[in-house]
Amino acid sequence: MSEDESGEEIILSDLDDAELVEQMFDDLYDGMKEEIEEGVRILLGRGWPPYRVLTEALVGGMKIVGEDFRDGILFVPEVLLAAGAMKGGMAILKPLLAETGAPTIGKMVIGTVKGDIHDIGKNLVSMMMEGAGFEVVDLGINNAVEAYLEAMEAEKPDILGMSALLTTTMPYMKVVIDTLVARGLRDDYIVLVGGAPLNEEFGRAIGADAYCRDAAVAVETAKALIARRHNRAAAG
Ligand code: B1M
Repeated sequence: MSEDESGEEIILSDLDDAELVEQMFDDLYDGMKEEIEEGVRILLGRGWPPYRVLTEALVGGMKIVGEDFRDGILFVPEVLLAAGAMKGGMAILKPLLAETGAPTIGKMVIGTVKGDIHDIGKNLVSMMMEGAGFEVVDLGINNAVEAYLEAMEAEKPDILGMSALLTTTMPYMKVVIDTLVARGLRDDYIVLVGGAPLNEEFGRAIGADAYCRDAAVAVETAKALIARRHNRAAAG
């Protein structure tokens, strides 16, 4: 149940469009899945195209969550709740978006590297990337180079994302990138890496395009590098 500042119940359907979107930002921030689902249904019922609901109500709200997460105002449990609420809304929109063929910004294959079973951070990155309009193929944990290569061959993503949380597993990212280089495939993909023990210097040293400190940075970096790629392609 959405509430205003004085604790009074808010009837979502009584709000006009702008007020409802503002309220959905608050509800997403608070991880209120049912309210987000209701808000999505109301906007669709008022004739909003699914892509507009996704970008203006859900992605807009998730952007605020991502910024506050990056700035240390929100923490992992809250972000997981917000991401869960967002997923609830997205589940309603997904089939409709597929019907209307809404453009995705790009596609990413992501997985935690071989020997590593940490997946909370990777899952957050996947959710935030999906929330920002990317198609994400999540390979899960403990991925050997063959698993990444197979998925890239099958999925033809724009971006390869790798996650590692252990100092013993992070060097495996270089194994994957070196294999791409050896097969002449490196320039076909934007390679983003992340995980708590990494840093920018490590990202550069192993030949990644960028190290992403957190999920919000991953989204910002992915968008910037995709745009740069398109501009380069357009310039011939
Ligand atoms: Co593990 N663990 N753990 N652990 N664990 C750490 C990483 C550790 C630092 C704890 C410690 O000792 N202080 C330590 C590593 C030490 C080191 O290598 N120097 C450690 C260890 C040692 C281990 C085991 C070896 C313990 C043991 O068995 N003796 C073992 C390893 C198992 C294995 O992988 N083979 C192990 C196991 C586990 C659990 C299973 C219990 C559990 C994982 C549960 C799960 O993931 N489903 C776990 C957890 C929870 C942690 C800590 C406490 C938290 C990690 C986490 O989820 N953080 C962790 C301590 C810590 O990091 N402070 C620790 C929250 C998450 C949101 O942040 O993953 O950094 P993070 O992701 C961020 C960014 O890094 C970035 O964006 C995310 C969101 O903002 N990011 C990316 C991450 N991946 C990205 C990919 C991208 C872009 C950005 O691609 C584009």
